[in-house]
Parts: sequence; C-alpha cells; structure tokens
Amino acid sequence: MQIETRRTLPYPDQKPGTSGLRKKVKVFLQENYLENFVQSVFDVLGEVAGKTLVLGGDGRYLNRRAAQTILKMAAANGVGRLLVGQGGLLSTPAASCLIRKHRAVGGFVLSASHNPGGPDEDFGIKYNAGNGGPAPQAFTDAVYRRSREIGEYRIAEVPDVDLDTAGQFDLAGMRVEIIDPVADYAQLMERLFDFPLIEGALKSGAISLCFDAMHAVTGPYARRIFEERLGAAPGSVIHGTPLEDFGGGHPDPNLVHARGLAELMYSGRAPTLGAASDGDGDRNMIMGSQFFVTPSDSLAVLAANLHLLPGYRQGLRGVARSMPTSRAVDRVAQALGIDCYETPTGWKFFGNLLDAHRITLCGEESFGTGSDHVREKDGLWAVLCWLNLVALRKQSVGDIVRDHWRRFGRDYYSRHDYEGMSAAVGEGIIARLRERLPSLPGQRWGAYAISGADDFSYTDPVDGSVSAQQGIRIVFDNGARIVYRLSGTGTEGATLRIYLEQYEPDPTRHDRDPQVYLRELIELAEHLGEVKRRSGMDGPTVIT
Ligand code: VG1
Ligand code: CO
Repeated sequence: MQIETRRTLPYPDQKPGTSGLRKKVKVFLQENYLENFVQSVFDVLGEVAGKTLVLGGDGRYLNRRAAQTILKMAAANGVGRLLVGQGGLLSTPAASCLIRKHRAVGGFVLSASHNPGGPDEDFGIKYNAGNGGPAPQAFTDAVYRRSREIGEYRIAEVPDVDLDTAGQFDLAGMRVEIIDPVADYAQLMERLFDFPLIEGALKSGAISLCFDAMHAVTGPYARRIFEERLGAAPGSVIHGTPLEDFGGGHPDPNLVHARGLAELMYSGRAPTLGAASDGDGDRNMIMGSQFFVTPSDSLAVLAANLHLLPGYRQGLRGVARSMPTSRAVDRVAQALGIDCYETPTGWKFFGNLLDAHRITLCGEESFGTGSDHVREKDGLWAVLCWLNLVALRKQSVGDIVRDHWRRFGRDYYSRHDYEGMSAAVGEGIIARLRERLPSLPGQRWGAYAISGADDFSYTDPVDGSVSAQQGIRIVFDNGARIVYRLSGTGTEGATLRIYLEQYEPDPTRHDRDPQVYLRELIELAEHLGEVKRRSGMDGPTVIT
C-alpha cells in the first residue's frame, strides 16, 4: 500500500499568530514539524473525500519541499482533488480566488508574508477556509489543540511530483492539477476594472507605472497583467523574478524596504504611479510623483471613489478597518451614509462581514486593502484601483489625495515599530499600560487631554464571538489617538507597535511632514508607554 501512517511526537509551539504559523526555517526543519501541523489541520477538517483543496506559496526557501510533503499528505488523507500553482507558487489573494472559484473546501498557503526568507530566516504556513479567507480563530484554536496531542500522521510513499509542468495526474488516488497561478486571478481583475481605459492610458503614455515585486510572488502576476495585458512599458515591473531569499531583502513594501522605488518616486524621473507588494502579494504600497500615500488614506480615498470603477458601480454596502487604522475612512462612510466597522488586527476578522454582505471594502494601516472580490487583502488589486483612478480622473496621485483631504480633512498618521525587544519587556509595557487605564481619562499634557482609554475588545456582529485584549487605545479630546499593541507575526522576541494619529480639518495645514506634525504626540506616546526606560531602545527601528 502506498499510504503510510507514521508515529510522531507533538510540539508545544504550533499556535498560529495574526496570520498562520510563522517560525524560523530551522524550526520548520525539525523532524515532522511541518507534518504535525498539516496533519492537525486535516484532523480538524474531518472528511475530505471527493473534496478540492488549493496549494501554493510565495516561493521562499522551503516552499517547494513543503509543497511536496503537503501533496503527499493530502493524498494520504483522502483529498479528492488538489489544485497546485505551477512551480508551487500562488499569491495569497490568488489562492483565495481559486478556493472560491473552484468551490474548494480550503487551501494551504506557504508564506511568512513580509518576513525575510532563506535558510536562516522565516517560513510560514496558513490554512484558508472554504470562503477563501484565513481560517477563523475557532478553527486555528482547534488546530493548535490538536497539534499538542498528535501521535501520528498519514503520508503517501511516492516520489516527488513535477511541480513545474502544467497538467493533471493521479497521486495515490488523488487528482492533482498543476495550474497556471495567474490565469484565474487575472480574469477576475479584468472583470473589476476598466482594462481598455487603463491600456489606452498606458500605451499612449498618458500614465506610467513602476511596480516593485521585491523578488517575491507578485512578479509573474504583475508582468502578465501590467506589461503583457495592459501594455505598460517593458521594465515597468522591477525585481520581478521570485527568489527563495527575495534577493536578501525584506519583501515588505514600505519606504524603508522598497527604498529604490521610493528614491525613484521622489526623483525627477518618477512615473505617474509607483507601487510595491510583499512576499505573498497581499500588501500594497502606493506612491505618486513626490508623494507617498499612507495606507489609511488609501483606504479612505478608495472608499470615496470605488463606485467609479466597473466592478463597484452599485456602490459600497459598508466598509471596515482594523482598529489601529486611522479614522479617515470613517469620515467617508459617514458622508456616504454607510456602516463602518472597527475590527481587531488581522484579515480573518473581515471574513464574516464580507460573507454577510455587510461590507464591500476593508483595509488595514499595514499596507493591506481589499474588497469582497476575494477574502484576503490584495496587493495588485489595490494597484489596479489606483491605476484605474488616475486614468479616469486624469489627476496625479498627490492631487487625488489632496482633494480628498480638502473635502474630509487630513488624518495625520504614523506607526512606530520597536523591533527586537525581549518578549518580557514588550509584555511588561502593555501590562503596565493596561493597569493604568482606569486612571488615564482626564489627564492632560499641554493640548492633549485624554478623553478615553481602553483595551480594545471586539464582538463579531455576525457570529457573536468575542476577541479581547486587542490593543491599548488612548483617545484625546483634540482628535488625536495613540494605540499600542504587540505584533503577532514575528518569529523572534517582541515587536511593539505604536500607532499615532491626529485629525486636522484646516486645509492650510495639510502639507506638513507627519513626523513633524505628530512630534508632541510621539513624545507623549513614548512617555506614557515608558518605552525607552523599559526597553533601553533609543527610538523606533521602523517608521511608516
Ligand atoms: C501584521 C499587520 C497586520 C496584518 C498582518 C498579516 O500583523 O500589523 O495588520 O494583518 O501583519 O499581514 P502584526 O500582528 O505583526 O501587527 V501579512 O501581509 O504579513 O500576512
Ligand atoms: Co502578506
């Protein structure tokens, strides 16, 4: 018989974080580490006979090896059909698209997203459910429980399969389809946007684009869609070949890690639109000539303009943002008379709202934007939104955003990350803030008087589930806000994130540098959190 049941011992640390299980490659290379987690997912899933699953990843180190293991385990666990992206590749939004389109029961996405890759860096795996979105908390909790008691896993004793040739074959009774990772996704994009308009504008030179794929998974998608289909000039996509170590960089689209792109956009040679995406293709950074669009502003601008695009002509049902995302989108929702939801950090919290048709658009301050077309944030989708908008409105990116601010006011925004502190220090900072919450309201520092302070708790309006302790919120009566939380995606120590924002209605004050405008608030945030004293760090390691 080709199917083997092998004995294994549980690991204690397979608890998924904000987005799947992320660990150092070395951790994943421990005996049966991946097998245990994958079998735990199958054990929680139950009967999969005759059902379809999707598999692919961001191309990082270990992607291919892990894909081979999962293929063999899927066959041994009785999966009917497995759709695998050619080369083992699938962007996160493309995986979501495939799960929905082919009515799969779910899918495995191999990625640690924006974390670096390579033998000494990070690997990750996440399971998405039948709606195409990240498995909900109840499911990942069950997987974690199962992983702590697992005693055996099933695997088919068969040679490795050829991941690089599109086609179909049988693997120990399971039908495997190696498919073009781009085709279904590109088709979906074509339905949502005005491709003829964008194509005309790109080919005539009315607009131009530089897209930085950061040597991650979006390279093949961007080349096919922007260059081949829409006629962007050859070379518009840079760093377009996926590499196992992303060329040594962090595939994290922000001004720090996409520095080359940022320099181009602030130079005299800047194209109309500059954009970048992350390791697994769900994040986006949007820039115009001499202009950086803060992700929270991008969400608000899209909320105000989405109805202009073909896939959204019927308007928005509602919008949602993660709690630390700025309140710019709330102002648009209010003007449109639609609901605006505030959810904890992580895309899984948007799933129920999207499935229940309560929202059309949602986003996070962490360079994530998406709509009801899939159940993940979607980097290229966001870039296409902006391409379509600049082609349609015939305005620069900067002018579109400045117009928006004139209409709604500007929410100055910044996030300060303190990476690499010990877990104890990070937890200490949050614990101390939590302790002081009751005494904070009413306290005043200069122009800043605290009007409210809490530890964010979310009750899902669809299924009633409660997620507590999702971040410390401090709100001031002058429209400012500070949020503190610890990252749930890191693989070493702790990262403290401090989110800062302040509302400015006066258009004559909309042209300031956010770091300068927010200076007092930044100092206050550091002071209230006792960050320097407790961490010994001089300042943040990354500012976005
Ligand atoms: C970060 C972001 C969060 C995002 C998550 C996954 O989580 O803050 O908004 O959903 O990454 O994105 P955390 O817990 O580190 O703050 V991705 O593109 O890394 O899957
Ligand atoms: Co990502």
